[in-house]
Parts: sequence; structure tokens; C-alpha cells
Amino acid sequence: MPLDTAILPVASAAASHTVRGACPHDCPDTCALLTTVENGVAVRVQGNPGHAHTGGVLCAKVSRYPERTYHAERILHPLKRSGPKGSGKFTPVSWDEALADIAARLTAIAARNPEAIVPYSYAGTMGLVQGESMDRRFFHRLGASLLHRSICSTAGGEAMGHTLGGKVGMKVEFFAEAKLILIWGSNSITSNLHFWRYAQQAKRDGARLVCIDPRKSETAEKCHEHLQLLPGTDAALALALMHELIVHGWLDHGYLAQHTLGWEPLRERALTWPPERAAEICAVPVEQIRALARAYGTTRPAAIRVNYGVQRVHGGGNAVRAIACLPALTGAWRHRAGGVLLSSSSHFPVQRDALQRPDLMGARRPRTINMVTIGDDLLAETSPEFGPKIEALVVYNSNPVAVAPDSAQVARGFAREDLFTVVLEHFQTDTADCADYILPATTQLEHWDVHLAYGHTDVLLNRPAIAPCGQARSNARIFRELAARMGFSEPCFADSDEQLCRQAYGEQVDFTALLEHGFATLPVPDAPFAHGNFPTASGKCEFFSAALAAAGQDGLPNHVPNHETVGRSAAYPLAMISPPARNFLNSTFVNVASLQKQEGRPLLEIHPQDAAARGIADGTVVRVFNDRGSYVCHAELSERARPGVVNGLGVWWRKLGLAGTNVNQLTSQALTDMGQGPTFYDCLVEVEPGKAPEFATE
Ligand SMILES: Nc1nc2c(c(=O)[nH]1)N[C@H]1C(S)=C(S)[C@@H](COP(=O)(O)OP(=O)(O)OC[C@H]3O[C@@H](n4cnc5c(=O)[nH]c(N)nc54)[C@H](O)[C@@H]3O)O[C@H]1N2
Ligand SMILES: Nc1nc2c(c(=O)[nH]1)N[C@H]1C(S)=C(S)[C@@H](COP(=O)(O)OP(=O)(O)OC[C@H]3O[C@@H](n4cnc5c(=O)[nH]c(N)nc54)[C@H](O)[C@@H]3O)O[C@H]1N2
Ligand code: SF4
Ligand SMILES: [Mo]
Repeated sequence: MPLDTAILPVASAAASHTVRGACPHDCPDTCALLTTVENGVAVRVQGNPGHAHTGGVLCAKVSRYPERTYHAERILHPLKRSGPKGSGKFTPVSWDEALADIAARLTAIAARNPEAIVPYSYAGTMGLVQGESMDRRFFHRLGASLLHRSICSTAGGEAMGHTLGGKVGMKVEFFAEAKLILIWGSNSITSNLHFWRYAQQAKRDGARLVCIDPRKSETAEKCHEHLQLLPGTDAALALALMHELIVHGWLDHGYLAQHTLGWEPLRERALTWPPERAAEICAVPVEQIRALARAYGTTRPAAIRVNYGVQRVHGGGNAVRAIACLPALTGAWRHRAGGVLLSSSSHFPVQRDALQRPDLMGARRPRTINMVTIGDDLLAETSPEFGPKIEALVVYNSNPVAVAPDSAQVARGFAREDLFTVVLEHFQTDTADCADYILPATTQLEHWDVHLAYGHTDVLLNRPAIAPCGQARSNARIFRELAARMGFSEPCFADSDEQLCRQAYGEQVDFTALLEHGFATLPVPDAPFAHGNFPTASGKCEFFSAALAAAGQDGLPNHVPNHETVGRSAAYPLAMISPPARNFLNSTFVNVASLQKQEGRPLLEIHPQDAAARGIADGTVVRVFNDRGSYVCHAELSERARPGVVNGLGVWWRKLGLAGTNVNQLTSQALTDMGQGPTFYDCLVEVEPGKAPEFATE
């Protein structure tokens, strides 16, 4: 089968061929895809065996790509609202009519104040072209509000910036050579499968695997040990580990002296955290903390895979900082299989200014809206602090009505009759239901893109494998055409999707190699911090952050209790976390029948003791509630939940819930200590037996 013949017009393509691509989803693995196309139809999507990190293996979700792409409910024409706001009723219109009307509406609002227009996007596709190129140029030129894209990773990202100097760390492939791996706040089997393959290799070679997670996840089950702490207590644990490293002398004094900043004050801080203190806060046996410290202090090489699960609580930034300090205490960085990895994305030399063109804002400095607080912000009136009331929202690559916290408030905001909402989508999601216009977007099989990764260090190229389905257009094309209709005449608005692919890395990555192989490996050293060289201002691992101290924050990592701390509320005694479901990707794939079937139905895992105390039987309907609202789902009595903590696996579409809500009805808009991120896992609830029909009209 010839490779990549899809660059020829599809109609003339050979009867069967394969096309190299990249998985677009918000997943650390960024797999290399091979799509088999027969007579212009994508019949199979597989992992590229030639790409080492992918190893020819895809997750169950993306193996179903053709099912999603050719789904009967795919949006194939522009749609205009024909019923009351939020009713989900639409009629097809032509692209001309839709684009002309949208351009006219946005032009009228911009004439009064362009900041009343807000873009809302996240990582529905992580592609640099379809996610952060022409769209950004468009909104920058328009003078629209900026968006703080904070819904996932800003607390941990900022914490890494203040500690290591960026989202940098161990190379993922060397986890395979570690002798001890801490899997910290990560359900790797679910959400980082290709890291798990390396961890399995290490396990086969004798490594010990320890999982640190409030939930007995699929991953926790397969590790040698599981430390099942309360949510939001990771910094206490990390500080207690430091305490033990110090009192037992498991320290690399040479590394500390040469490559770290602030060791003396950190030492003093850590000495205030004996394991007993942490054990009480984390609600785990003190011996388990001592044993973990001994293992970490005495095993070489020791590696930490921390994931974003730890940082969705009030003190998420501090927790990540505390964890990120650990390898410098023991000098684990000296070995290529030692250190820590949260995200590798700062290793990528993306030419963001060229791609996004912030210069098009000229002298304007629009306000920034935080995507986490979109619920409150859509309901805010014009004021000197807030700026103008939001009049128009353009949503793409995101499903905020389902994924943003405090969704009762988000849904109220989206229901505003006077809000003009445009949604670029593949499907009629909860958010698309609230649109004035839905514009059909292409999928990864239908457009060009180029990618970074946050779980490895290869750049990937995605070629279109098939022609766009129906009248779908790529995000970049839609913004290009809107720009033309609004009279934006700068030459950058004429760049094609393929040209944008080339601009994403400019001269930094060899585009010819990308065209030829589909991926290119960045020249990152095997042990990047063996000799210091951290990308911080000091070049050292910064235990003490002068930037944080200057901002009035604690310059050293500390335990910051949750906003909603277990034991503080009699009304809501249970902590709830809502981690990713294995067969969905955030709210994507929820409508793919085979995957929905795998996942079953919206459910809450509850420990049998907590269930018994409330008269809840396995498989029955329950109402989960707090002051923000209630969520009706099925109870699953399960040891996956620890006593006192319930797990509401995410993120179902609201309209598929028993009472038209999902787990985000319960989560809050409160922010993290760093990065103004969300606190999805910092949430108290109560659970009671319920009946589905009783709540059906709630
Ligand atoms: N299948 C699948 N894969 C995904 C996703 C998905 O929805 N489904 N989502 C993708 C996205 S958007 C992201 S950001 C990435 C990373 O996504 P993450 O959100 O980091 O997901 P997980 O790796 O599942 O890790 C979350 C783990 O952290 C645990 N956890 C919750 N609170 C705490 C806490 O306070 N402390 C500790 N130690 N653990 C805690 C949860 O129980 C869960 O097992 O995964 C991506 N991959
Ligand atoms: N309770 C709870 N809530 C959470 C989380 C949690 O763990 N618990 N996780 C949070 C995290 S980590 C994240 S990252 C966010 C994710 O939130 P989002 O980024 O909103 O992710 P998705 O829900 O997957 O929605 C992405 C949408 O983009 C669309 N899309 C995909 N590709 C394209 C394209 O090329 N063009 C256009 N126009 N659309 C496209 C998909 O069809 C999909 O509907 O959710 C957060 N919400
Ligand atoms: S979602 Fe993740 S594991 Fe699945 S194919 Fe995409 S990158 Fe690979
Ligand atoms: Mo995320």
C-alpha cells in the first residue's frame, strides 16, 4: 500500500492506501496514526508501529475513530437556531448565510466594544493549527477579550515553572529503566497508556511501582503498593518524605549545593513535617509514609510520574512544587531514569508569536476572561472591574456546558436570550444545544495539523486522510473566511492550513522530515538536569521561588488545605473527585455507542461502608448534592472508593444524565493557589437514595 497518497486529490487516490496522522486528543501520548482509506473512506485507524512511543498501539477510544467520524449524528451543514435558546432546535442554512450573519453580528458588537466578544476554546484538538493559529489571529485583530485557558493544567504548569523553570522533565522512555516509580495522581492505564507500557517494562525488570491516589484506580490495582490518601493532601505527603530523607541522611549534598536554590529554608520547612503529622492529614498509616520515604531515599534510579490529578484542588500548585523538589534532594536527576515528569510541553520550540500574531492587537490590551469562571462571567453585568457584559461567545474545541465547573451556573449563562453564541463542532453537544449557529468542523481525518506532545518529545504531523464529511470546514478555514467577511486584509489571514503547519515550528523543526516520516524527535538530552541547567532564572531547581514570594505568596512549598476540607461540614461529609473515565476523553466519545456501552452509565463509586450508612444498595439511583446543585446517577458500591471519598467518573453529557445534569453540577468555580486553575477535586457532597423519575423534571 502506498503511503500518504492522500496528498493527491482524494478522488484519484488508489483504491486502498494508508495516511500518516497524529491523534488530536488531549492526552499525553500524542500517538502516531495510520489511517487506511478505501475508495475515499477511512476504514481503519491504527497506531503507527514505526513510531516508538506509539508502538503500533492505540487506546480503545481512538481505535473507534471511523465510528466517530462517520457517526449518524455528525453535524454536516451549518445550522441556525430555530427554537427557544437551549432547545436544541436548528435548521440547516448555507455557509454564505451563516458566515454573513455571524460577521454582521460580531461587527456590530465590536463597533460598540470588541471586548464584549469572548472566544472559548480548549483542547478538543491539540493541533497547533486547528487549535491556536487562525482563530487567535482573528480574535487578536478583532480586539476581543483574551481567554485564560486554565481548565486543566495551569496550577501544575505554573508550579513547574516556579520550580524547574517550565514544563520539562524526564524523558518518558527512560521510565523503563527505573527501579522505583511513583505514579502520583495519575491513572496511567486510563489516561497515559503509553507511559504505562514503559512502566510495565520497568516492572518486568524488577522495578517497584507505587501509586499515590485517593481512588483504587485500574493503575493502583496493578502497582505493588497503593497509598490511598485524601484528595488535596499531596504536599503534606511530599514534605513528610523530605523530612525522612533529611533525618536519615538520604540526600545528595553535592547536587543540593550546586544545583538548587533555597535548600536551607526548605530543610527547615520539611523538618516541621514529621510523618505523623502528614499521616493524620492524608489519613494513611504512618508506617506507609516511612516505608515510601525509605524506598525513595535508597533506590536508584527513582522516577516520579506526576499527573494533573494532584493539582485540581486549592493547593494544587503547592503540591506539584513539593513533589517536583524531591528528585533534587536525592540527586535522582543525575540518572536518565531518575527525576520527575508532569508535562514535556515546554521542550517544544513552538513559534507562537508567528502562529497567533498577538501583534495584531496593536496597542490594545483587552481584558482576560478565565474559562473556569465562565459560569459567573456570563452572568456578570458591565462594571469597571469586569468590563463590558459578554454579548457574544465563539466556542470551538470545547464543550463548556459539560466540562466547566458549577454547571448550573454555566447553563444559566448559556441560556441568556441576549447572548449570541457560535459553536464550531462535530456533534450537537450540551454546548451546541445552546448555540445560535452551529458550524460543522472537520475531524483529524479531514484536515492538516501539526502537534506537540505533553507526554513525550516528538513533533507529529497530521495529513488529511479523507475529504471533509458533508460541508465540514476546518477551524482555521472558518476563521479565515470570517476574517475575510469582516474586512481583515492583513496577508496573514490568507495563510492556508498547510502554510500554518509550516509556520508552527518555523526553522526549528525540519518540515521535510515531518512530511517524510510523520514525526520528528526533538534533541532533548537524555538526562536533561544531570548537571543542573534548569531553565529557571537561576539555572537551579528553585525550592524557594523569589517570584512567588514577590507576589505575596509562600516562597516555599507547603500544604495548602482544600477549600472544602473533609470534616469541616456536617451537611456535606463526603469528598468527591471526578477523574476521567477510561472510554471517554473528557466529554468526547460519550456519544460513540460502543464506548458508551463499555462505560455503562453515569455512576458514583461509593465505599460499601458509606453506602450502608445511607441505606444505599449497589446499582440503585442516588442523588448526590451540595449547595450548588444535585446530580442523579447510579451508585456503584466499590472498594475503588475509599471511605469518606466518592468518585463520580467524568465527563458525561448532561443531556444523557438521569436528570439532565452531570457531575459538574456539584463542582465549584473556586480557583487554585497558582495559575487560577479549577478545583474539580476539591468538592464536598452528600449522597442519598433517589428515584430516577422523581428527579426527571428537576
Ligand atoms: N481515557 C482518558 N484519557 C485521558 C482523559 C480522559 O478523560 N479519559 N483526559 C485527558 C486529560 S484532559 C488530561 S489533563 C490527562 C491527565 O489527566 P488526569 O486528570 O491527571 O487523569 P488521570 O491520569 O486519570 O489522573 C487522575 C488521577 O488522580 C487521582 N486524584 C484525584 N485527586 C487527587 C489528589 O488530590 N491527589 C492525588 N494524588 N490523586 C488524585 C484520581 O483518582 C485519578 O486516578 O489525561 C488525558 N487522558
Ligand atoms: N468534573 C470534571 N470536569 C472536568 C475534568 C475532570 O477531571 N472532572 N477535566 C477537565 C479537564 S482536565 C479538561 S482538559 C477539560 C476538557 O474540556 P474540553 O476541552 O471542552 O474537552 P472535551 O469535553 O473533550 O470537548 C472538546 C470538544 O471539541 C470538539 N472538537 C474536537 N476536535 C475539534 C475540531 O477540530 N474542531 C472543532 N470545532 N471542535 C472539535 C469535540 O467534538 C468536543 O465536543 O475538562 C475539564 N472538566
Ligand atoms: S487518546 Fe491518547 S492513547 Fe488514545 S490514541 Fe490518542 S494519544 Fe494515543
Ligand atoms: Mo486536561
